[in-house]
Amino acid sequence: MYTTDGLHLSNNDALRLNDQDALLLIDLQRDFLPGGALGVAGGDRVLPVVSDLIALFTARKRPIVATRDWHPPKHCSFRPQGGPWPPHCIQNTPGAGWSPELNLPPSTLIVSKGSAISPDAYSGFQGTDLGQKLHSLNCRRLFVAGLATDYCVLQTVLDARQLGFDVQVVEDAIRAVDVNPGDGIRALDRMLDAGAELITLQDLIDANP
Ligand code: VGL
Ligand code: ZN
Repeated sequence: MYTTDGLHLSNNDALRLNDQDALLLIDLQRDFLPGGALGVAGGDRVLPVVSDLIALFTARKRPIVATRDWHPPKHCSFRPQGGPWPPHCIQNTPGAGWSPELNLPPSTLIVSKGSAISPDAYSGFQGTDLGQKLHSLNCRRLFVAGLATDYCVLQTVLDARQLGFDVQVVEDAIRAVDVNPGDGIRALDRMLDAGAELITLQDLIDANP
């Protein structure tokens, strides 16, 4: 955006990255991508967007934190154990690995969740040290991307808001499972109600020329 005297203004100064910002990537694992045990339709479409986010946060020397679903073989959320999901993201199996299209920098902080037989943990904060990690990074604002909108993204965002973080959800970098049609839209509404904001990758690029 340019003023009449030619001065360049960022579209949204509030989105200019500062030293209290971090990128939080949720569960970008093979099993949540098409062809995986719990593949999210279109889940692979977030990967190029996430790549650009990683590049931006790396260039600005901002921390990148990645959560992963990391279940034992007989996790309580699996159907054979009476849970709702097919077995997925079993610790140390290929399905629990990062998408090969994801180029996480070596400095990425990794947070594993759902690692005990029970309970299940959709939120990256539940039963993990994610909160402490973010506080020790002096982080106040999270930019959130990943899978799936209606489960782990939703619960992580709600917990982040509860813990007092500002939350910017990058809407073109998330996808829903949509077990029931509309789950993804309803999840977005719940995030907005909790005070999270929705942005696009382009908004962030425009604000950080
Ligand atoms: C997830 C279902 C089961 C997620 C994890 O990452 O959204 N969904 N486990
Ligand atoms: Zn899971």
